[in-house]
Amino acid sequence: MNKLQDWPEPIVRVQSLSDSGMPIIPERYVKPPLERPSINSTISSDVNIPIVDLAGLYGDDHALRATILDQISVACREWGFFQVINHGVSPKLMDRARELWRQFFNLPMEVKQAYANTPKTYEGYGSRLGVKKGAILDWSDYYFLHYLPLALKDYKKWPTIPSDCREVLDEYGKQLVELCGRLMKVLSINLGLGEEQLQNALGGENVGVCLRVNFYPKCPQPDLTLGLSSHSDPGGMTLLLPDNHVPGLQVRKDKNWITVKPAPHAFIVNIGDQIQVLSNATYKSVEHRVIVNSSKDRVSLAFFYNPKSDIPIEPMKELVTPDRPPLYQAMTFDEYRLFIRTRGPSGKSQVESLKSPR
Ligand SMILES: O=C(O)CCC(=O)C(=O)O
Repeated sequence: MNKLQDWPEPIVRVQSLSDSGMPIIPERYVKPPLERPSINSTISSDVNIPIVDLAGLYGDDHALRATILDQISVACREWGFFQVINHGVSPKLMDRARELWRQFFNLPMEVKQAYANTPKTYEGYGSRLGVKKGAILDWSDYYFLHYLPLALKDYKKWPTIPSDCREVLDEYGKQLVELCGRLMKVLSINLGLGEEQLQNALGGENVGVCLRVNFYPKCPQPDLTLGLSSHSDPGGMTLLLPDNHVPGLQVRKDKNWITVKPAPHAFIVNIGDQIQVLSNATYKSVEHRVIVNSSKDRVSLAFFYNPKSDIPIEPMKELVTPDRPPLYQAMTFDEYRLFIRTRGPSGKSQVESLKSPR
């Protein structure tokens, strides 16, 4: 039996709970004490993830280019996260993309319900990740859609309101795929590989690309819950367009949670589990989570750049040496993502489970 046929319980929209004005959140959203946001959270610290200015990446200044490559290399090894500015994507397009999703989530519930998703493909309007009956849920709704492969791109599953939705989302996808391609080259060179090698290991032109737009409604008891539980991204690499007014993303650094302070018109880049595997753990996919607050809704756009879904992903042979044997067993992304689609976000437990037996 396919266990991803349907949700195990009736779906409740978190936005409806928030709009109802209830002073206490339902038990289902209350996290165990050790997972609550106050634990090891460094909200007001000055520490931030690295910010890399890509402006000089294609100029004639070789020293500047080397510096940028080096900054990205350090960020991938030490943080698994960094922000990029002057990345080539139109700031106006970024603003419009975020704004149109705000408009979508503010539409009447019956309009949004027409796009309600199921766990079979997750495409459309959703309110939970994972199908475990009785699971503690996150304080967020979302919208999920596919860009690539083209065989999965289905405009019928994209919203039609606001009216410029399709046009803006198509252009957004095009510009972000180009940026991901440029970053893949940088990562590949930094790993000591040929410029195209990492992209080829992900399936060349046949990568998978999808978007999850997260909507975190305001929450009457933000200290008890999370907008998104701790997880590492299962795919290759993620470009996150965060809310421009409301912070919320926290990245794990050692034992602490650092609250990311987004730079204007930056994308937050993070390494996913598949690049951790391909790089034989030279690069780490790092756990992150989202906190909510009692006064403002928050929107973020997570753009996932993933491997072709049916090819085995394993440590690249150039990155395996007698001193550093392959750390992970091969698995296709189709098999891999079933885990998060079934169990929901759960730290780094899945990539850990791929570790080769010793
Ligand atoms: O909303 C955010 O800032 C992060 C979202 C995220 O981690 C995800 O969608 O996987």
